This record gives sequence, C-alpha cells and structure tokens, in this order.
Amino acid sequence: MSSLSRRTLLASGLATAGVGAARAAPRAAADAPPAAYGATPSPRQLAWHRREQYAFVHFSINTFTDREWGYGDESPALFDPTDFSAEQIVDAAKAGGLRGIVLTAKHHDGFCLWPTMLTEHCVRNSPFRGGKGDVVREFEQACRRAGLAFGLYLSPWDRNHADYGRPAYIDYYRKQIVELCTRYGRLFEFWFDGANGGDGYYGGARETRTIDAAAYYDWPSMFALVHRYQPLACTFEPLGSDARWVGNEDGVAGDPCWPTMPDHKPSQAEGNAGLRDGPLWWPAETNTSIRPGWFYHADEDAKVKDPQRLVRLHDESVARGTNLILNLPPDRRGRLADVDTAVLRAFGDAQRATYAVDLAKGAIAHADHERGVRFAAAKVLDGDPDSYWSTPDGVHTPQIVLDVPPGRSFDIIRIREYLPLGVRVTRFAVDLDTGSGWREVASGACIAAQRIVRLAAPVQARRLRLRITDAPVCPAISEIALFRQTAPVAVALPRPRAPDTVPPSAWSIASSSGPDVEALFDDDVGTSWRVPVADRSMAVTVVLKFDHRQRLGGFVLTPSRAVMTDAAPPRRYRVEASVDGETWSDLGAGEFSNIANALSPQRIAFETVTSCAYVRFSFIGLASSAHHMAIADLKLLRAG
Ligand code: FUL
Repeated sequence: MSSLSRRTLLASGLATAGVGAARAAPRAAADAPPAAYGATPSPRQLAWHRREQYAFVHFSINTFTDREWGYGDESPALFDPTDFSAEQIVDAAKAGGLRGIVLTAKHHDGFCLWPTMLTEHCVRNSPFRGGKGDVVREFEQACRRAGLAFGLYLSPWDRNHADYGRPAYIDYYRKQIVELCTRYGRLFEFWFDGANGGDGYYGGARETRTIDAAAYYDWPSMFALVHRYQPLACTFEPLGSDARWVGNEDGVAGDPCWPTMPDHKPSQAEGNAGLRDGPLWWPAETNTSIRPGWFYHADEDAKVKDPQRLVRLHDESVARGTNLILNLPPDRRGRLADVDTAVLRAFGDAQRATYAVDLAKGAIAHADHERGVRFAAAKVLDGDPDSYWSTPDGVHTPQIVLDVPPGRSFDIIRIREYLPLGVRVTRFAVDLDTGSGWREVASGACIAAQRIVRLAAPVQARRLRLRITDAPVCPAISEIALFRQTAPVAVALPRPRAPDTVPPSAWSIASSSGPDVEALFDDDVGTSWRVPVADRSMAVTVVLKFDHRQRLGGFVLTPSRAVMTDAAPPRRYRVEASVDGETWSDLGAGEFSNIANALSPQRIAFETVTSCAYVRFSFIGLASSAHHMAIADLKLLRAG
C-alpha cells in the first residue's frame, strides 16, 4: 500500500493500525476539557518548565582564593578579574543551548557583586572597574542582548555579616532581595541556597552560628517579597518555593522524578524521586557543575565534563522532566576557559542538530479513543504545547498510534503531558513496529513535563504506539516527537596540570580507623571509604607516614557523590603533623559547613606550614544522621 492510500484510509478511519478506529465520544464531553487532576503548576512554574536548561554562574571572591566556600574575612580587594566579559560567558552558554543564566550575586562569604550601599563588603571596594563596576548589571545586559533569561542566587548564609543569626541580618537580607528584584529587570528565577549557618568571620567574631532555618528566615515571607516585585520569578529550594532541589549535585534526577511532592521538608531521596500524587506541585531542578567544583580552580581544567558526558547529563535530567541548571565557572580573567567554551559549543551544536527536525511531522496519529475533535489524536503532532489528545473521562488506559512516513530513522522519542491538567499518567509503554509486529522498546513511570526515551540504535519503524498502562484519569498528551541524535564532536581536554599534590607513592598508611582506606586515594570519586560510626560525634582517623619529609599546604576532600541512605560525610576536621609519629602539632581544624548538602570538593588551606614526616587526619562527627562516614577522595596539597 502506498503511503498516500494508507494515510487516506487511516484518516477516514477505515484502517485499524494497531488500535481500532476512535470510538465516538459522548457529545457533552466533546467540547469540555477534562478536569484537572491533583496538584497543578502555577503560571510561573509553567513558564519555568518550558525553559528546560540554563546556566549557573559561580563567580566571586572564591574565584581568586581557590576556595569553594569563603570564610567571610576576605578583602574585597581580592576581586580583580583581569579581562571580565559577561558577553563571552553568556555567548558560550547560549552556544551550549542554555536558555538563561543564574548568577551568584552573593555566595556564602557575603561579598556582593553589585554596588550596594547596604554593606562595604562589595564590588564598590574592589579594584574591578576602579570600584565603579556592577557585575550583576553586566550579566543582566549581556543576557538581554543575547535573548537569555536572567536570574539570581543570593546566599541566605552570610559568613561576613556581623548580625548573621540575629533579627538584624534578616532585615539586611530582605533589603538585598528588594535591591536585586527592583534594579535588574525581569528575573526568571531566584535561588535560595539550602546551605545555612556554621562557622564564619561574622564581623570579626569568628565563631559558629547555628540557626533554625525555617524559623529564622520565615521562607514564605521571603518568597512573598520576591513575588511582590517579580511575580514571574520561580523561587528555588526551601519548602514552599516554586522549584525543589533534586537531592544531589551530580546532575542525576530520579527515574521517575515526579513534579509533585509531599508537604514537608524532603529528604534527599524524596527530592530525587518526588511523590506520585503528592499535594504540592514542586518540580525538581537538577543542578551540577561542568567541573567538579562550583567555582573555578585551574587544577580542574582537565576535569571538565566532555560533550558526551553532557549528553548523558541531559538524559538524566531534562529527559526525566526536570530542569537542568549547569554551572559554568569563570576563571580569574572573568571569562570561561577555552575548554569549557569548546565543550559547550560541541554539545550545543549536537543538540541543535538533533532537535532541529521533528521526524514525526507528517505522521498520521490515531487513537483507540478520542474525547472529541478538540482533543483528537492529531493534537500530539501539531507542535502546539497548549493542545493535547485526550479521551472520555472513563477511559484511563488508551493507546495512540503514529503511522510514521517511510524512510524516517529515529532514536529519540519525546512525550509530553499537558501540565495545566496535572500529572495524569502513572505508567506508560512505547512499542515500535518495524515491519514484523509490535515490540515494546520502553516503559516507565511518569511523563509529566517530558519524557525523552533514547533507543539503543536508530530504527526505521513504520508505526509507533504509546500505551498508557496505568492512570487514575484520562490522559492529556500534548506531544509525541521523534528525533535522530547527532553525536557531538569530541573535544580534547587539556592535560592535567603538573600536580601540586603529594602523590600516594610518597607515603604509606601508618594507621586508619577502618579497612579499605585506599579508596580515599584512588583518584576515583565514584568509590568511597566507608567507616561504621557508633555515634554521630565519633572521630575517624587516617595517619600517613611520608618517605621524605613534606611541607603540606592543605588538602582537598571530596565527599561521596552518590545519594546515600545510611552514610554521611564528616562534619569537622583536624589535621596534625609530626616528625616522629609521637608528638603532634596542629596544622588546621574547622568544619566542612553544610557538606551534607553541597557535595563539591572541600579545599582547605592550612594556617601553619611545617615540615613533617607524619600527618594525621581526624574527621569528626557526621554531617547528617547515619551509621557510616563516607569520603570519596582525599588529596594532599604541597605548600606553595
Ligand atoms: C550549595 C553551595 O554550598 C555551593 O557552594 C553551591 O553554591 C551550590 C549550588 O549550592 O549548597
């Protein structure tokens, strides 16, 4: 049968291609859309879902101190990019297919990238543009020029502010929100970081301040403040916000990852999976960095995620219906390094080529049930996100078939639900007919914003069938699209820099609190040293004996990157040096603040440097409740 005659038959309802001809819907239902099911998104959440992927930019004092978390006592004079270009960064993000930028206007160290009069700890007192610069403004303008959305991150935790932990700080913080929400045009997102409280400079007090975040910040009042000035900005993270954390910083959403959630502060696992039928529409944002750290570190130039890794990242975040926020950290020039821009370009080019042509265009769609002409099967093919195929109320598990024009080879299937009516599909399956009957190629739970199914290899299937296999109500499917992946070109990563670390060959392990301590030093953040701990305050130690005396400048500890149910990273550290293994002197001690939430590497510089033959690391207490301590990697830095 020619494709024309076949299509004519299908269109006239005479052919039964895997499903029967659509049964007529009762007349009353023909015009009425289905009632919404469960929680539904607000207009700003709907707009946010359609952004899909955007950039994070971590740029601040830490860029110049090689730290991840500044203590808050750094001089503003350190902020001195030599060749800052917001345009270069924004253009690279755009080339990477990212649709917006969220900039760290203030990170935990309290340094403000805009010329605020609310504090002296800001860009006014830095050499940048002779003290007349405004980094937030330059990013905002570069985004507007490039047609990208703009958003801001404002750390609630402020290790610089003298009043942190007291009511006066909340007043200050609210004034910061107002400045940022009123000076820089429309914002699409406002990021409230979960990392809160701990040790810091605090105006010179140098102490530990703990807060009860929910009571201290009164988040609903913060969200209301943002929305008073920026009604379309999605707030991120604490309970009650518009978008939730996905529960890890590796860029991996759960499968499934429901956009609905329970109405309580979630565990990391709950944030990762979401909750089918949860009462809140609180979709996940998947956050990760293109490099191991959130801030730029020259020694991570060789560890940039390559374009193939970014494709996998997309598969594990956007393809599961979450939004991806990919961090791009500028270097000390105030630009993205060449390798990051090359990776972004390769990834963006490949994604643009992949999604340029919807191979389902020209297919004929027919379903075993249709609600009426406004909700006909063909609506999944019309490219209109506001139209959808639906069935009469009583039909919950229908099937829809696409009769695909011949010669179309595809390996990506994208399915979208019409979100204003809630998450309607619980489980689904996809079958293909390549000429020898139906074969199931995918099944899963949750479609929601989108579900992108990647096939192992391209296929030329004559027919594709979506089966709704479990649903409490009739479906509302707005799209079924087909694509063929264009693989990204490879990008050569720079060679690792001459290590400024002490190699494991320079020491032997003199003692440790548990077996398998080698996992700490295997340069693989995928493996962890796990030690059972009897109580949350117990110390775990490792003693290293050097072949020759060493002068140590600090260390880098990488927490386990996996979502863990019964293990947690350490809360504090103490490092001591010895020449004889008997008498010890302190090299440094402190806390890994909020390490439970922020799993990026912890770079610790020692206050004192001595030549030593032994070093003893004590990791004290757990960052959250668990029965094991887990650490993925430990590197010893030489004194500079
Ligand atoms: C975490 C912070 O502690 C990190 O430094 C980074 O900003 C990340 C996005 O959020 O909680």
